[in-house]
Amino acid sequence: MITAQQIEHYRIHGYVVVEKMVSPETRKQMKQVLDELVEASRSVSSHDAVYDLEPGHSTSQPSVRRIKKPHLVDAVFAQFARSPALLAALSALLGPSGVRLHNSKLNLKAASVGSPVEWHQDWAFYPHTNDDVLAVGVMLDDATLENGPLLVVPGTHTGPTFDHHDSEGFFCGAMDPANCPLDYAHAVPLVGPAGSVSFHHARLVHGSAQNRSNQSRNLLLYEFAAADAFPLMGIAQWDDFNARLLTGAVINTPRVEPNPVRMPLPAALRQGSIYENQTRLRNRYFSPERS
Ligand SMILES: O=C(O)CCC(=O)C(=O)O
Repeated sequence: MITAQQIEHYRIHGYVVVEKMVSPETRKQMKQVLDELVEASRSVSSHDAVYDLEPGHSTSQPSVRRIKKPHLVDAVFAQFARSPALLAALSALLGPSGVRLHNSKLNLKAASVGSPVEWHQDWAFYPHTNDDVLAVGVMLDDATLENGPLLVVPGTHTGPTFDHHDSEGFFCGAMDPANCPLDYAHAVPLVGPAGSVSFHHARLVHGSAQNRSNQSRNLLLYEFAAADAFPLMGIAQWDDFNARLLTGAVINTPRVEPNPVRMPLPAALRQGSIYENQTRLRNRYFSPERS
């Protein structure tokens, strides 16, 4: 269970790690499903609705960067989003209106291969009418200093929304560190034993380096919003929007608060995933030398 102290830590710093939130059985099941998905990717040759592939992926050496929307791919991922301990923590962090699942993704970082993710704020991708919005990271493996853990810049959730546009003015889902001066060198690594869960606020600046270790780092990410936080990019399907409500009642009266917003427009030239969006960033922080 999340403690009052952990909730306070999240409010002040914008993140918190809670150990032992996933049972060994559930984690084992998730890892088994993941192994099967990677095996099945041998027959996939380009990014599709489920797979985002690492450069170098092939039939003989399958290499997957992300499983898209895992909650729609296998029940084990949908079920964990509804687990009582997780919902209790989310209710404490997001407030009384209820909890809506915005999206999910499973970012793989295979040993020696796993791609870096440049600094960004999730809020730049999906601003809402209020900022009771966060991401949950389920550590399917031990997250260590060596295997490319999530790195966060504490306190940035209370600051501005940084520019995430490329040199031509198109959204690219990444911050140019030269234009967004922050203390990146003292970013906090979200490490923990497998089965731990991290929570980070949607405006918290974060990224991660390439996995150069011999241990995989697979991270299952869910994005959740308070039920009264509505996405500013719009609601494609009202029924689907409400089907993702895990607690709370259906409402059409969003809570609107004055938060710093930059719309992810004009849309990214490279579509498909954050990795594709970010290829447009010229000044990369997580260069191979730094990783
Ligand atoms: O997988 C990671 O290390 C970072 C992922 C992330 O921040 C994202 O996908 O938005």
